[in-house]
Parts: sequence; structure tokens; C-alpha cells
Amino acid sequence: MASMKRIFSGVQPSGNLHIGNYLGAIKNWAPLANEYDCIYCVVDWHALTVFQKPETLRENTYNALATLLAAGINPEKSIIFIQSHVKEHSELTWILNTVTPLSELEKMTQFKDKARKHKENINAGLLDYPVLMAADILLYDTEAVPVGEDQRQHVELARVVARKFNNLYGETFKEPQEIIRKEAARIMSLSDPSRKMSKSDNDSAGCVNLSDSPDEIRDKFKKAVTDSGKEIRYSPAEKPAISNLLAIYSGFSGKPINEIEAKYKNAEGYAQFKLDLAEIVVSGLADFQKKYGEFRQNNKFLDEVAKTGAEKATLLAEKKMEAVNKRIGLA
Ligand code: AQP
Repeated sequence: MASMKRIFSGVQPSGNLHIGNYLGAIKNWAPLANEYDCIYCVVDWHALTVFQKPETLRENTYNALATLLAAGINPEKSIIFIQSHVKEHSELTWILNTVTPLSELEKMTQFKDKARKHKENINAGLLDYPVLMAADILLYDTEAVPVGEDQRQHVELARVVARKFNNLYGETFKEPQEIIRKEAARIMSLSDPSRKMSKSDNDSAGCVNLSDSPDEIRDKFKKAVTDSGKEIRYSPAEKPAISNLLAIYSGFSGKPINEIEAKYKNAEGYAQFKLDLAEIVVSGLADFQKKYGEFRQNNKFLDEVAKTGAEKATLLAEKKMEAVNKRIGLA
């Protein structure tokens, strides 16, 4: 039987996961297991590029693992593991560093954004983040990487790095493609639709966390900023706030945006739309939250999932590193 093409993606345990992470990435991961051989990773080394309190990082790593399981990823079918448990990710990062032009890293939008946000800690890891991500992807002969729009540039860089290496040492790495869902590729903050919804955003009102209670969710949508006028129409340039709310509505209801626009065509304002949206998100998260609560009660099970996942990933990673080391004369 021909082996299935491979998917790899990851999530950082760098804070509370939110509906942007969910709609833009995680929610889409479980169904991909029907078509692909999937590997999903909690990328804790990536999270360290911004200072994390050790006890919080430990907790957030369990939270992220429970999130993947609650989102329906089946550890019997897909590999789920924690990045730092598979040392080959750092080994390959070092090697890829030696073929990655510094100028490419300096161009990365996320580096520039984070360097601006964390002026007190512009560490080398922040600049090198995309090379670690390239290693994550290339180590597993990944065909495609399902991510939000903010990670597009990093997947492009993984292709550049793979090509550079292949040109220098011979065909070794597959060039990965990104899979980006158009409608929910970039969910914006509810309090400022010009900013991406982000774990590290200090403004908690703008960010709907997957762990928020129904009342917190209702309150955040009630206070969400809107645009002038009263028309519910998708136009990110003219109506950025309403367009963002429409994208969230569509993501949770599964309805296309034009159908939602039609439903509210005669609305007298935004109030009912926002109330309905809050209920759609509350009910859209109910099953996830129930399962998440159960997984989160069971660290022993989470440890087992992480251990088995790391064992399976290590087998693949070791084999790839053997080939890489042979290519470059280290073995
Ligand atoms: N706002 C978003 N809309 C759509 N997709 C998003 N993703 C992140 N934010 C949005 C996607 O979620 C996946 C996991 O993200 P990550 O943990 O790798 O970190 P990130 O991309 O840096 O996201 P955050 O929330 O902004 O985290 P911090 O604040 O820690 O940097 C990725 O596929 C990402 O594209």
C-alpha cells in the first residue's frame, strides 16, 4: 500500500490558546488524518523565545496537549508529541542554521513584531525561530503544513532552506507547502481589528480563550468593537471589525459568509448579530470544553500520549538525521 502524504504542524505552549489558534489551525487538524499521515507537536522550544515562567510553561504544555486531544486528534491515528522530547529537532536546527542566510531571517515579520513587543529580550532564538520551525517540518518529509496566515512566511522559509541544502548536498529534503484556510486564516482582536488575536496580547478583552466560560465569551462579544454604519457586510478594508466577526461566525457555524450576510440583510444594527454570534461560539466550544476538562484531569494519560508520540516521532527523526549526517560528511 502506498504510504500517505505527511502533514506536520505545531502549537506553542506560550499562553492561553484562543479561537484564532482554533479556527485558523487546530480545528482543521483532526479531519486531515483521513487523508494524510499527521504529526502534531507542542512546540515548547519555540515558546522559550519569549520568556516563560518554568511552572507556567509546564502547565501550558499540558494544556496544549489536552487541547489537541479535545479538538479530536486521535493519538492512535496521528502522532502527537512534545518538541523537546525529540532531540533531533535541535540537531537539525544547527545544521540548517549553517545554510540559512541571515538576511532571510531578518526579513521575517514575526521577528520584527516580536522584537518590537519584547524590546527587553531580543534574543538570538527569536531570530532563529523559523530555522527551528524548518527543522520541525523537514525532519519528517512533510508534504503540507496547515497553519494560520501568520505562519505562511515561515513555511516559505522552510522551502528556501530545503532548496539551499538540497543544492549544496544533494536531494535530501522535501519542499513543504502551506495549507491555509482562507476564511479563518487571520482572526483579529475583538478590541482592535487591526491586530491579530494573539496569546501574548496584554489586552484580554480582545482575545477569546478556548477556556473562557460561556459568560466570559458573551461579555467579550458584547464589548467587541464594531464599525460605523449598521450593515453586516464582509469587507476587511471597509468594515474590518464586522468582517472579523463574520469570519468567526462562519468558522463556528460552518456557514459560508454570504449566507450569514443574507440572514442579517435587514438587521437594524449589530446587536442581535453579536448576541447570536456569542451563542454560536459558546455552543461551538461546548463539546471541546467538556473533553478538554476531562483530559486536563488526567495528567497520567497526557504523559502516556506524549511518551508514545515521542517514541514514534523519534524513530522517523533518527532515520532522517542519519541520512542528513551522511550527506554532510558527519557520518
Ligand atoms: N489570530 C489568528 N488567526 C488564525 N490563526 C492563528 N494562529 C495564531 N494566531 C492566529 C495559528 O495558530 C497556530 C498555532 O499558533 P502558535 O502557537 O504557533 O503561535 P502564533 O502563530 O505566534 O500565535 P499567537 O497566538 O499569536 O501566539 P504568541 O502570542 O505566543 O505569538 C498557527 O498555525 C498559527 O498560524
